[in-house]
Amino acid sequence: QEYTCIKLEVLDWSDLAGQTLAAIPALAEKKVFLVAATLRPETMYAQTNCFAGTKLEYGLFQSANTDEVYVVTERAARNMAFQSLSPAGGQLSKLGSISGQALIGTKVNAPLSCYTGGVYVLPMDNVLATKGTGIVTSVPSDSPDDYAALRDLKKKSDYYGIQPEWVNGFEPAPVISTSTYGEMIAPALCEQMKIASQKDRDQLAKAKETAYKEGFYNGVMGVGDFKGQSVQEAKPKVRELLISQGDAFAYAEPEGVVISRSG
Ligand code: ZZB
Repeated sequence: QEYTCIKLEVLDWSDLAGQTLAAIPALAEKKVFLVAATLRPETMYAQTNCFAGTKLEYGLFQSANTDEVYVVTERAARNMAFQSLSPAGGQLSKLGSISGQALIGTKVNAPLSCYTGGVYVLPMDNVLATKGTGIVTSVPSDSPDDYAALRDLKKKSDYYGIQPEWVNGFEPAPVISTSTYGEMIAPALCEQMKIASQKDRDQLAKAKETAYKEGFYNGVMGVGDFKGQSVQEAKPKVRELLISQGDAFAYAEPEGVVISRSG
């Protein structure tokens, strides 16, 4: 799989993360990014938040650009090292580690997002340790999984242990429109398929399939630098734009191949 990795710069650590990371003085001089792997760079204009897995463990890894540190799973860091994304020689340079739970509530900058003041790291049940970086950027207008999870968090912020201000005001934002589903394909599919929560895994898998196909073959950009162009046309252009701005990089992942035995 050829992903685009989006660099979400940390603006404010959560209290817990701040306490944990105070023990690593080297971080003070670095820019730290949560790095999210996506197949949909063209949707980045509508990012509302970012997801981490509360049961996952993340590392802070020095990137090839030594001013920068990436927060990803160790498995992803190893894959990155094979792709010359870490310092010389394919070695990992790990500055520390942090739990997904501690990351919740951290404020990050989401490149291109209409939420320009930053978005929050929130918990999601279904973040897989075995895919991408373990960090997922959330686009509830176009991703049924993201819509269902964000809606759960808004309904039950207490239960999920998050502060209401981390989700209030962060509504799905229009980015792509299709003639069949309008400009909010994920909410439309979740309603049509009666998806009640992020726990409806089977229905969500079907909704995701439909959203991918509809978006790719029939989608038109409604906002941003390539407004009016088809998604097929705009997708590689948005990707290049993000990469040229230093907000993203290419990241490939061999499908079904176990690279790391330790992770
Ligand atoms: C933003 C985005 C916007 C995504 C969208 C999808 C959609 P796939 O399809 O299964 O190969 N993702 C990335 N890493 C993880 C992970 N570790 N655990 C769970 N989900 C993850 O997976 C690729 C997509 O799954 C990625 O693209 C990411 O969400 C998420 F509008 O990034 B995407 C219809 C989907 N729309």
